[in-house]
Amino acid sequence: MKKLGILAGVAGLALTAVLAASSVGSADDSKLEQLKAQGFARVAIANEPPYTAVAADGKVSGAAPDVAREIFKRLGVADIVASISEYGAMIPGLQAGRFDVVTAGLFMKPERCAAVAYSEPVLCDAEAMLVKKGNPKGFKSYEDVAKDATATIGAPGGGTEEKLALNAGVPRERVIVVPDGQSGVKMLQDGRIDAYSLPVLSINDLVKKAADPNLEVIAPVQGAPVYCDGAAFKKGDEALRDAFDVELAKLKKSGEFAKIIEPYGFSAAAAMSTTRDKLCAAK
Ligand code: 6CS
Repeated sequence: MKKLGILAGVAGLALTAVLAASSVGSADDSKLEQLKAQGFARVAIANEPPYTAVAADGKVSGAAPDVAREIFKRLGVADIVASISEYGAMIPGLQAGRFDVVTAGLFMKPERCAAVAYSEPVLCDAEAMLVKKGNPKGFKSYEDVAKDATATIGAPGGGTEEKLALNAGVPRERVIVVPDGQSGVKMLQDGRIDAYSLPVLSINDLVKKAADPNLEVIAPVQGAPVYCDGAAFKKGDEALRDAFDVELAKLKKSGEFAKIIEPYGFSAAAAMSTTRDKLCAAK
């Protein structure tokens, strides 16, 4: 009973501390204190290897969650709990409080930088297109897809490639929303789309797993920028974002950042060669 009594006392203290932090603690540290008390951070992912992946047993991996898990551990938040989301639903979900942070390879672009509080850069990549062997329609750019009145291109809903295709002049009805990588490959193999666009490392991962000699990768897509993501926090949680950035900078400096992301194919140097400010200003 004594042990239980002590435990109840400790629990009571912990609850008091959490209530105190969340009610009278400075706005600065209450979110981090809340996550520490919660024992985990709720992260949004897309399940798009090597950025993010969920195994059959539910284990979450991928470069973005691995970096986030390590940083939150150093901040005193024991683990992360992931929810799969479409890219276009990540920012609304974050703003609605369904996630504490997006760690999914959500590329920094001015319109997103206006809606969330990004960390410093984590994962950088160019864009690619998956096409039939021989590239029968001769695609090199999103503009090429636009110019071919019969061509369709698949891309994630609310994702960067969808936006790039639309901005290049591909009509809405020829930009097909694809829910996940496997569906994109199948739709291409079945001739339901003429190209499927994702970042280079995601397309390469799909091609390796598909093991289909009738597929070809066009990379990089001409005219498309190299993008970098960051962990995306809710506006108002800048103090948590800043604490994340302090630990991210330490990981980058110590070489541990490279040890986490480079086995997945990402370049630490690429992320360390740019900044949030530059990426958020990029046109
Ligand atoms: O940030 C985005 O919108 C893109 N990021 C990744 C990692 N995959 C596709 C998505 O469109």
